[in-house]
Amino acid sequence: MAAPDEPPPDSKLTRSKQRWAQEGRFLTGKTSRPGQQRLPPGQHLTRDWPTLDLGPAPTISRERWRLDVYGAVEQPLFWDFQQFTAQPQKKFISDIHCVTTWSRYDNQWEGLSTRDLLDACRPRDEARFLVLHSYDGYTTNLALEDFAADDALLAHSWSGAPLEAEHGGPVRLVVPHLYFWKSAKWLQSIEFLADDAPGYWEVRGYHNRGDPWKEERYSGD
Ligand SMILES: Nc1nc2c(c(=O)[nH]1)N[C@H]1C(S)=C(S)[C@@H](COP(=O)(O)O)O[C@H]1N2
Ligand SMILES: [Mo]
Repeated sequence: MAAPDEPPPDSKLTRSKQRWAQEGRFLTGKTSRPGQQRLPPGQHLTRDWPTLDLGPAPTISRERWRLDVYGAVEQPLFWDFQQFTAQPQKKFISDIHCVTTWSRYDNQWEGLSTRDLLDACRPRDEARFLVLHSYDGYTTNLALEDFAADDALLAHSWSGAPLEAEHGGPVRLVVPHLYFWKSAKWLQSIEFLADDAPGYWEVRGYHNRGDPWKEERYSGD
């Protein structure tokens, strides 16, 4: 397993994605709003579910998996899988929008809503941002209000079955209103911060927020 936050070496895909950010690939220059149009600008629908990550997919069993919640919170948490699933369970259906232009409708997720997690850890007043840390060394950052979206969750199941390892099982984040790189797979820890701290893609040319309807693909857009 990688050391904390030590990403794997560049692959062909991660090099291409850094080049696309420099070139502004896939940008249409259009903007839209979720209510106007279900499919964001520059996206196309796919029926299958592509796998995208840095390369080496860590295999973490439910027995070995732990979730660490720390930083600017009143109640730090350290849960094993049993403690995690003993929390309130929610089911949400949402669409996926990947910055490489594929979208997938109507994904059924089950897990702990981020609202219920926030009730459990109680962010301090100064908490404004989070960093998600994953078992493959990946990181991504979110503003607290984006994390707290009413359809965001820490998912352990998809379509009624345990989330497969290639899609981030045992547990991944799902934040439907932002591009899918914000939805960390193989979630290991959640760090609450007063100041923003850009993650893996955010320091490699990708947008800090990533709203698909505003086509916030790359930094500098
Ligand atoms: N831990 C981790 N999470 C990650 C990534 C990653 O490389 N590592 N890639 C992100 C990107 S760029 C995308 S598009 C989605 C892909 O999720 P999927 O493979 O389930 O489709 O995971 C996101 N979460
Ligand atoms: Mo992605």
